Amino acid sequence: MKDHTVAVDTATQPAGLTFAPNFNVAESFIDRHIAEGRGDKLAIRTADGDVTYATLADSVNRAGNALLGLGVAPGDRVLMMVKDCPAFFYVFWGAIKAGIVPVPINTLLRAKDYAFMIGDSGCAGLVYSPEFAAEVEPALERASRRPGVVLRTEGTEGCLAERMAAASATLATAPATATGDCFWLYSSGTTGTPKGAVHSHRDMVVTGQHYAVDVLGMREDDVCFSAAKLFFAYGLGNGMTFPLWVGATAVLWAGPPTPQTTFDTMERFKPTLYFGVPTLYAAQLQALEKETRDLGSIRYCVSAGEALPADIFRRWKDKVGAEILDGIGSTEALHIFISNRPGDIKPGTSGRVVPGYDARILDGDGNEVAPGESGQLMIRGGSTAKYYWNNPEKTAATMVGDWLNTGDTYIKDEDGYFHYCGRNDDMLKVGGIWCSPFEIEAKLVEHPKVLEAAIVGRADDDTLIKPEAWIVLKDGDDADEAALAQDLLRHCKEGLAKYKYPRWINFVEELPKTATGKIQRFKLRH
Ligand code: 3UK
Repeated sequence: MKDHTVAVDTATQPAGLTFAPNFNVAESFIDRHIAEGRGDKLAIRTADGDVTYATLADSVNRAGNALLGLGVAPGDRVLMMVKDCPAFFYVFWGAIKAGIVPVPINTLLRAKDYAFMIGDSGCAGLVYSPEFAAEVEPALERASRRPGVVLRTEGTEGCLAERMAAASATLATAPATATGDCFWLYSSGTTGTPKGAVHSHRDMVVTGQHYAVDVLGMREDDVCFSAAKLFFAYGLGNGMTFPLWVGATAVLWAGPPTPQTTFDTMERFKPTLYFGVPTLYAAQLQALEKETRDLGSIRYCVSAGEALPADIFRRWKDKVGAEILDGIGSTEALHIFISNRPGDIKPGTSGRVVPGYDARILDGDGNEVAPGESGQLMIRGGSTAKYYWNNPEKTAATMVGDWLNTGDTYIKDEDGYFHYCGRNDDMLKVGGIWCSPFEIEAKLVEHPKVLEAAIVGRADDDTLIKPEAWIVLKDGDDADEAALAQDLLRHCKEGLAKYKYPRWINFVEELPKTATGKIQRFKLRH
């Protein structure tokens, strides 16, 4: 896997990986497969047809030439509002090979968000799937500036597909370095304005080797299906860069990920690795109570984005037979840096540190805490973003020397497993003791009637903070709410430290979430 790189003697390289002085990552992820004889192998499978590695390499060159031909220059940014389809691969890798910086954008956002990103990024180009025209086109009108090149992927005169067909299928690789700017991802977190995290050429190599290969044991004969979309750093790895790192096959589904669509896709394409998020695993389990599906092709499942409750891990294992490996990653780190792994799972935890990364947990004074104590999680590794575009304050607060401040509160136990407690600003102090909203939520979802739960702090009559619960019930449960609330209290008091039970319980239809499925607890505070 590493013989396409040239060893260089420098202390700044990530553990175990070396890069040639001139290193453009498109060669490792695209062109290498042709050189290694994988041209006829399927790189991508979709409901609309398959793409071989040879067609992928050819299309990447055509897309790069199409962008250059329109006047996008090396170093320029190109925003991508592109659905999960082969064109996503072509634009992303074609840009990188040509020295252009692709910026995949969340396709669930609105015109106001896109207008901000068009202005903030100073992009020279924007490529979008026709499905998103209703938000992208008004954004172009509203933005403070208009990119010189605006292209639909398909369906109109002058679209990308048409320009690719007319473009040359050979493209010289632009010179680049392992630590040079390669692509950006906007991180919005659960609050605040989006920040462009700038990633380097080496970052996808580091996540591919240290997480996909070293932790998951991903191999050439794997078939990867990610319910999380490619615009999300999690999906970008699962559904594109990991399979391309090992020469495996990616399955893409362009529509919304529901239990029905994900099951249909799995039955049709038989993935060996499946990547989901906790909310979807919960909804899939609920669907499996009413129907039987053939998910027997799966070797391992992965969960990230938010913590996976132990109860969902157990129920999935009972029902589907596969284990879910929970791991924490972030846009800034590019992918997962603490994870459970095959043969080494502690349900309800994020697992242990991934090879190539270091983690430490700090108290308010910046000192490392003892095992069993909570603090702020900092991580270090070869895939972390160098800086936020145009945002020196946020860069200084988040990228501290080599270390990345994750914004999460964690406890490391005696055995080295990391227990998630919540975002730093979601932690509650109840009776003077730090209390993790996640711990109470995990207890609530163990109850057979509860689908999802969120805990926030609320001041009681004495202005003291106590936990308040917001609960979504499983479908068709029209239980007597007062009786159910009593039962939930009993359930919490039995299983949690005394001060942790919710003092208020609200039943709601759904919880406020970000487009990537994270609960926005701040919206539930009074
Ligand atoms: C939270 C988790 C508990 C945590 C991501 C895998 O989620 C990803 O990136 P984002 O930038 O959010 C990062 C934040 O999400 N989180 C993620 N995973 C877990 N909390 N347990 C988990 N397993 O607050 C983190 O700081 O959207 C996930 C790979 C790549 C990613 N970008």
